[in-house]
Amino acid sequence: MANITVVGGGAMGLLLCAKLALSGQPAELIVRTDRQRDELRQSGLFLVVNGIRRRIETAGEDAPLVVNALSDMASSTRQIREMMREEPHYIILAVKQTAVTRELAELTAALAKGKAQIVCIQNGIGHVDKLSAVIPLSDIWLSVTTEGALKRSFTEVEHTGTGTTWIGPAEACISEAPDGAGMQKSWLDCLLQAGFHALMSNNITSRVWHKLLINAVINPLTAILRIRNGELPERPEACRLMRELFEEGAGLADKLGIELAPRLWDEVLEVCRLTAANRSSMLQDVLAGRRTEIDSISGGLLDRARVTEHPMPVTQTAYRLVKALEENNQTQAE
Ligand code: KPL
Repeated sequence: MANITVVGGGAMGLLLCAKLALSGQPAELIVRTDRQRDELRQSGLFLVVNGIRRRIETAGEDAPLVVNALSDMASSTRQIREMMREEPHYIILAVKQTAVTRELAELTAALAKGKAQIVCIQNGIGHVDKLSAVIPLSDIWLSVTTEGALKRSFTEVEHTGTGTTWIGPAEACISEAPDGAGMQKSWLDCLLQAGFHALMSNNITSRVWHKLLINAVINPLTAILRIRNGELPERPEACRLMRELFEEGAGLADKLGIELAPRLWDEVLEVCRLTAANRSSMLQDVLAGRRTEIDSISGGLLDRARVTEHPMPVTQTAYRLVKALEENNQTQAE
């Protein structure tokens, strides 16, 4: 059995922990706040699937899920080191891009102690640069998922739609993908055992960019216009802007030699249709007055565009408008 630590008590982190624990794979969950830790320790974690609510025990020695907070990290690190004598250890970073700071990278490195494999499930790009400053790139893995999850409270998550999860080495983003065998294979096994549809990808860069372009088209526009995903393609001017954002991103990928799915534009429209009633994560962030992931989505594209001198005027404007919305929220909060 593998030692698994999931960092992040958002929808994906809770879903992963619940499904791992229910499939007989104990895990440790590290959440950001002491309040979420206390609530989870008190009531357990609840997973809702098709209206059926199941409880995962978090108290007692045999609990399949141990919950700690970032503030407990020092003692938790010690516990993990004791646990990980021989078994592989996976640290799943299930936090938002905005939470992948230098500090989190250093905490992760302290937990890993050079022995663990780190699996990143963030949207966008840029986090690998921060992590690889303190963790060997060969220990970092990228994961792209289309699973749907909704966090209902600190202690309850709903699995709103099944999808596919791809895993691949972060090194593939920089050089040729090494053979994905060995320890990582068994993280794939953990996911499969937990009931996820998961695959090793020999082209994870394409998968990452695939999701990146979908997010770069849908997220800023829904946040700026304050509309749900399904409304975007239905508005002619918004749909033209979607297409322009898409063309700019696809052109950049082409320039960088990143292969994209041939029908990616149709997929963007399909995502809007399938998630029609949803508010994008960026719109949710703006409405809640939180920092958005714009820097790692449109900002990530613009960084790459600068290096290759690829013009992206519409992406640049969308980026600036979302930054202005963040600024607005900031000013109102002060
Ligand atoms: O991933 C998403 C997000 O909101 O971040 C999409 C695919 C746009 C669904 O809302």
